[in-house]
Amino acid sequence: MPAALPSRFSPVVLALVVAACALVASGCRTAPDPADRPNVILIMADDMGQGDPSAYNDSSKIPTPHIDRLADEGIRFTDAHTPSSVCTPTRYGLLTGRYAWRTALKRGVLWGYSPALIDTQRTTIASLLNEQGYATAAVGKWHLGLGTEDSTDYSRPFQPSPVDYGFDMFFGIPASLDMEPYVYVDGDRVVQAPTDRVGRSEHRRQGGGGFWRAGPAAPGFAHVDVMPRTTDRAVDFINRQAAAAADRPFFLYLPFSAPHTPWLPTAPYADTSGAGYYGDFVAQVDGAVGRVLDALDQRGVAENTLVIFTSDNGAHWPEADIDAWGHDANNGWRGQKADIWEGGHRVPFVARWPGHVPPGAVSDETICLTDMMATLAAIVGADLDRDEGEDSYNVLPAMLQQPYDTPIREATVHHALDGMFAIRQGPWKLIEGRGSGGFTAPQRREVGPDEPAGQLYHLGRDPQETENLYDEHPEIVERLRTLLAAYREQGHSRPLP
Ligand SMILES: [Ca+2]
Repeated sequence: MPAALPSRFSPVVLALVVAACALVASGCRTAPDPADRPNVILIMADDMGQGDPSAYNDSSKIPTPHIDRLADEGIRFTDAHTPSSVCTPTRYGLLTGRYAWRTALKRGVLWGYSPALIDTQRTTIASLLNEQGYATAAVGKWHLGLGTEDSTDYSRPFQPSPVDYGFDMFFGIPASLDMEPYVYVDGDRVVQAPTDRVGRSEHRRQGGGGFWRAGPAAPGFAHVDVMPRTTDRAVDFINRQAAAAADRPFFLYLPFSAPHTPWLPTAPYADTSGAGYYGDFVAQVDGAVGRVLDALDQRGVAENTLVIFTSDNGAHWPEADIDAWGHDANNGWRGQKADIWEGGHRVPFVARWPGHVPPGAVSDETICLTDMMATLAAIVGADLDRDEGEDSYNVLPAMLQQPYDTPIREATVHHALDGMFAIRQGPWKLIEGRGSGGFTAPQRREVGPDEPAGQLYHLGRDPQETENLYDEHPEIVERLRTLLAAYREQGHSRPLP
C-alpha cells in the first residue's frame, strides 16, 4: 500500500484519522488509488539555482510567474538536494534512484562522445512507469551517454539509446549544449549526422555570444533553437497523449538544456530580468514551463497530472556575479554549481497535484532527487526490489502533507565535481575534505598537520557553512564517517526489504 501511515499510529488512532478524513474530506489528503494514476511531468532545469524563482527568493531579479504558480498551487520544498552538484551523476541518480558514484563515474561528467552510463538491465523511473502501463517520453538534454563504444559513433543507431531505458520516445540533444557534437537525437539515432563543424563561442561573461566548444555539428544546427524546439516536442507529446489515450496515463521527463551555457535568451525574454543574459535565460525556462502548464490546461488534464519542477544542480553563479547583479541565484547558500557546499546541490523543488498536494504548502523535509523512484513507485502502487532504487526513499507523505515519521531519509550523501563527498544527517553535515570540491576556489585545500582534515557544519545554526566544527565534535565526525562508509560498502542507503 503506497504511503502507509507510520507504524507508530495505533489502530484506534488510525480509525480516528479515517473518520476525520471522511468528515473533512477537502481538508485531509488521502493516498491515491493506484487505479487513479496521475500523469507525471518531471521538469528539470539545467543549472538553475534555488534563488532564481521568486517563489524561493523575494529579492530575485528574474520574473518566474509559472514556476511561482506551481509553488502557489502545490508544495515547495526548502531542503531538496540533487545527488551530485553536476549534470550527469544527478541525471543517473534521478532516473535510477541510485547514487552515480556507485558506478564507474567517480568524478566529473560525461561528454558528447561518451558511452552509456546506465546498465540497460537496471530499472529506471521510466521503465517502472512503462511497465505500469504509462506512455513515456524523454525530451531535452540526455547527458547519460550513447552506445557502448569508447567514442560514440554518430553515423548509425545507438545501442543503447534513451529508448532502451523505458522511454517510448526521446527527442533532444546528447549532452550539454556547450559540448560537441551539436545534433538532435530522435529515438535511437541522430536526425542529421554531424557532418559540419562550428567554431568556439566565448562565454557571455567574457563578452562572447554564449559559450560552446568547437566541434562537429549537424548542418544548420543553431544552439539558440534548442529550447523552443524541445519545448515544442514536449507540448506535442502532451497534446497527443491527452487526445489519443484518455485512459492511459503518461510520463514526461523534460530535462531542459537551460539555463546552462550557452546563455541564449530570445524574444520575448531578452532584457526582461535584472540579471543579464543568465537571468533572461532563466525567464525563458520559466516561459517554457508556462507552455507546458498551458497545454495541460487547454487539454483539460491538469487536474490529473503531477507536475514536478526542479534543477539538476545549483547555479553557476560566483560571488562576483552576486555582487555585479545584486541577484543571489543560489539563495544565500554557500558556493555554486559543482561545489560540495549547499549552493552546489540545494535546488528548487516544487510539486503540484490538484486534489492531492495541498496548495501553497511548504516542506522543510530533506529530500533528494534519487527519491523520485520510490515516490513514483508508491504513487502507482509498485514495490521496489532490492536491486532497484538503492538510494531512494518514498517522500510522498511529505509531498501530500500526510502524517509521517520525520525524517524520511536516514541521511543524505552529497557529491561534488571532483569526487569530494559529504553526508548530511539532521542539522549536521560532514564534508570529507577541505575546499569546495567544485568551481569555487580552492577546490582542494592543502591540510596542515594540526588542521582539521574535513569540514563539519551545523546547518541549523550556521546555514552558510562558515564555522568548521570538525575538531570540536569528533564523536559526530566519527558517527557520520561510519555511516558514509556503511553506505559505500553495503551498496545501498535505503533500508532493503
Ligand atoms: Ca547541470
